Amino acid sequence: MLTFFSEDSHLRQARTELHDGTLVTPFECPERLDLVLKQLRKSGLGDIRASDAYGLAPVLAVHDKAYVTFLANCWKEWRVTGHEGEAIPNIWPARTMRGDRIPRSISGQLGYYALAAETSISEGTFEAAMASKDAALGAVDHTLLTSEPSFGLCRPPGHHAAYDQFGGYCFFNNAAIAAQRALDAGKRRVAILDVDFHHGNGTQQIFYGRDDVLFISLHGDPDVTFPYYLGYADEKGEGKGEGFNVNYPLPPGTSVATWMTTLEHALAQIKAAECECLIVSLGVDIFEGDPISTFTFTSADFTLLGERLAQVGLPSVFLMEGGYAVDAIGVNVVNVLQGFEQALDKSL
Ligand code: 6XA
Ligand code: ZN
Repeated sequence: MLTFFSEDSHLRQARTELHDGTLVTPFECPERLDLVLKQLRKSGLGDIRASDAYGLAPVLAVHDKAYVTFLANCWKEWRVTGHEGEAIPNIWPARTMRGDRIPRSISGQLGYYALAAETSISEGTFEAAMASKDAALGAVDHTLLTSEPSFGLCRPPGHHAAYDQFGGYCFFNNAAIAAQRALDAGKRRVAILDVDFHHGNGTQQIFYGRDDVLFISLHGDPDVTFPYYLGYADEKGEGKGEGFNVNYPLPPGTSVATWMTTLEHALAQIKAAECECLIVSLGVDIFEGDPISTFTFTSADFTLLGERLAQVGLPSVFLMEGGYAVDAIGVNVVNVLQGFEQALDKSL
């Protein structure tokens, strides 16, 4: 299986994340990339290709232009207006205020375009977000061309990024950008299966009113877990999108057996919806050792996950989302991809 990746994904080197009341070094760090790359090379899974630069057009197919312009300019504007640290929002258009004004001030814009406060904008953030979606596009293009599976080693991740909001370490929604690309190339319906520990609120929001993308997510119950305000089981899509959004919120400590049984329900929906392509939002923060999550996958369980996904029988694209147990991140990602490839080989 080919991996697509861009060196510029390293360019986000944020120093600060607001976590449990203190500023810490971000969990979503550039070492994550290097550790996955190292394990990919060791595994012999397949070549690692530098992705092409696709520019902004595929981003603007799913994101708001003014939001993209804000991301492109934020760091510079933050610095020239005299700020010392990284750009972190500290006020929002909360329920009792107006949501229809985009203030001129960069501080006001930060709150308007942010959905959470942990994710600072720093030098290189925009460039890394561009590189990340290029990895996703390289992967999906390869799969569209060959029907072979592919892996987009995306960093920063994408699934929390909404039409015009960043947060949860995400800026551009790589899975949404890739899904739109597949549709534009002629696929009639695409499934996005999000296995990250956290609900992919951004992906859900982007496609909520549409029936050409089936979004299915297994995740920590938002009643007790980030992102808290989306990801409940009663969110099923709206208008013609009704029935094309499926959430499986699961309690902290959910066993792998329960998770895998839930996956069967998800896969049955993908089959019923006659999807022509599968995009997996691959977060490995469902690992038992993840520092910010509460599911119980072992490294060996990731192989079983990959095997099961191969049996779906669709052209498949894996896109990196979360996973912060850095010592195990390489093995966990590669286990999914190898499990998938081995099961494919057996079925031939
Ligand atoms: C902020 C938690 C952000 C979650 C990021 C993530 N306290 N999303 O892994 O999938
Ligand atoms: Zn996550």
